[in-house]
Amino acid sequence: MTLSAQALNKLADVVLHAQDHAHTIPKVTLEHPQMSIEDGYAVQHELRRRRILRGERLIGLKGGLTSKAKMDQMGVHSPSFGFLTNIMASPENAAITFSSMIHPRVEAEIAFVTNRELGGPDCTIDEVLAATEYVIPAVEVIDSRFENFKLDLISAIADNASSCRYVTGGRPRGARDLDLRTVGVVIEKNGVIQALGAGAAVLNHPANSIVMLVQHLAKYREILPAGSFVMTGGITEAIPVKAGDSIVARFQDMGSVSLHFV
Ligand code: OOG
Ligand code: MG
Repeated sequence: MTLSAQALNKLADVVLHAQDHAHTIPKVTLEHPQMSIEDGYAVQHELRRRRILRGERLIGLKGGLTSKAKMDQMGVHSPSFGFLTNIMASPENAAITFSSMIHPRVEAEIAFVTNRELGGPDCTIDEVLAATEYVIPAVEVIDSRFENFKLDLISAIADNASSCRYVTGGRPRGARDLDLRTVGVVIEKNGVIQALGAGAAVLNHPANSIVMLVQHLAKYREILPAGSFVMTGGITEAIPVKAGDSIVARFQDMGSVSLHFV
């Protein structure tokens, strides 16, 4: 850790204000160029603590920057992790208020819901699959609080990996009843295809995102509790949206997720 307690608190103030009021801020590493990844997570953990203290419920966690398309789009080449609360959830077919966001983008992701605790540095894909109640299609709406959506890994971590909203839909399926590597995904905006891909784009298998998440948690002596909702990361690059846009993400053999921006 390089940040003093005072600097950490100040950063949490600034980032939380930007998240709550949808305004941009400079990258946190501009003011604190010495910040480490650990410092980034310290800010994120403080945000999580404050949001829970004010009444939000933790629903789960997410892996981000887990596909080459996402990494190339952001110019950041290692995964990041973030937390998800109840106020970020919107129902299938939701109308999302564009003015509550800065410059949102949507991502098609395979989400997992677990039924057993996962922990430790040696977690495997098989353990993740055995601990999965079901997998379900999801669309994440990300919204970096940094100017022009330009970020670095540490700043993005301090901004809770750009988390903003998420929508699940389609059909829950058993994790072993599908080949999650070859599940195809098509993202449409206003009826026009924007991007396509398959599950293997995420670390060769979306469950690997959860393996990495559990390893990350182990560093903080945390576990992934049973009943967690986990988004494994955008399969394709994220698609920018504006007011009036309709999004449909179609997942092979899993159904589709729709949302629109008003
Ligand atoms: C970081 C969050 C990435 C994903 O699915 O890759 C993310 C960002 O690109 O702003 O949620
Ligand atoms: Mg995402």
